[in-house]
Amino acid sequence: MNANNYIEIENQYGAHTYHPMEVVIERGDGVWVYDVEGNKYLDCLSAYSAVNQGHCHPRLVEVMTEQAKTLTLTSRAFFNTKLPLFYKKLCEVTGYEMALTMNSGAEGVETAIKVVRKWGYQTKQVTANQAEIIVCDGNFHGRTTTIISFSSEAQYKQDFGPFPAGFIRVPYGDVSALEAAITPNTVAFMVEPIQGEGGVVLPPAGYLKKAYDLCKKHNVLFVADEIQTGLGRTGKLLACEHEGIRPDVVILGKALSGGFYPVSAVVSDRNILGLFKPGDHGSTFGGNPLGAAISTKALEILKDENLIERADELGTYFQERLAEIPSPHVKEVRGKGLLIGIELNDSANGARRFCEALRDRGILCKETHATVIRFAPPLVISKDQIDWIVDHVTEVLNMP
Ligand code: IF1
Repeated sequence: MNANNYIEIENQYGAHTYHPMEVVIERGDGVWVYDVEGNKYLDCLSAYSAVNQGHCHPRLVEVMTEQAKTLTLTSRAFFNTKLPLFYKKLCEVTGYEMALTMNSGAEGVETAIKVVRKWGYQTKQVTANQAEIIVCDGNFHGRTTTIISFSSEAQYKQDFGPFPAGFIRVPYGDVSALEAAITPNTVAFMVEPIQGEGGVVLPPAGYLKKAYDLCKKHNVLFVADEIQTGLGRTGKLLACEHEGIRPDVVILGKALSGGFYPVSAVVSDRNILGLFKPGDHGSTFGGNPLGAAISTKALEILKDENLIERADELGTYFQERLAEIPSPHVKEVRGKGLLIGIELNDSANGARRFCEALRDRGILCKETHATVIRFAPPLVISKDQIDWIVDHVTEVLNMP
């Protein structure tokens, strides 16, 4: 079968929740993916930062294969030999006392919502069912009906109501708006350190620290959604480290398993995650030995292949080179580490056509919010590969 055959079948049988670029990928290896016709592409999306370690990392293939032949799922009705070691590794790497692992990022966010509410009622003594969580305009935290209830993106909410109460939205980056929104019922402020889907939007320098200090002042938990920004993507293990803050709760996903298996997690200290009692929460696959074995290795790889330091050094280099490109279409180049966005002027007529031109040159990018080209390659990318990308981006950004 050729690409069109695959596309026609998917269009016939699959719900159309995406408008994918017409590339049918068959194989991945490090920064490279290969389509069904054998064309080679450098992947600058990394499955939305889920393959930070690179496609089909051999050490993850090995551990997944071995574990798949041994034990894949027990349910949490019993212990298994891999989850305890994953929890220990995750807590050691992140510096928190406890963890709870789920499957999708959205489930991780939902878990964080439940645990901060429980903390609000049991520790802060908020009136029953009155807990409030503050979030930001332009947020993306997943697609469940609770999570989209506090989205500012009309399409994410359209025809999916009714929605639950308990969420207040404030402008991203606005500390005074955050302070004004805090009430005695506020239990948490949940924020992405950089808004990925929002268009690789960075808050003003110092915003996260000021927001954190406000939370401390008002006994409000600071929750960082690091599902996309975490695990080395921005040049630190967690993006919050750039502002020297240690969130009360951190949500992880995507690259936590190196893109091999859905694994998400909430990490926090005992005074918060210790509030969960048997029966309070759970999921069939959450904590399964296959995902736990993979994720333990995925964390090891981040460290022993120095991927975090690479993202810092090569991300800075990548951004500098992109910012030097002379182009009438470019409004701004922004980002942190290897999470980079090029925002285009309105005169460019949108980012998609530039992503399509880059695809024709063997580079896969994705536009976000119509006017931003996002670059988020696997953290194993080399300096030479970055130079190669910049050469093509220079030509593409000088299209009429
Ligand atoms: C889609 C992008 C969107 C996330 C953050 C939670 C989740 C995500 C910061 C939920 C997931 C994915 C979902 C995917 C496209 C992609 C994405 F920002 F990465 F580009 F949509 F915003 N928090 N992001 O980025 O995790 O349940 O997906 O595992 O839904 O279209 P998930």
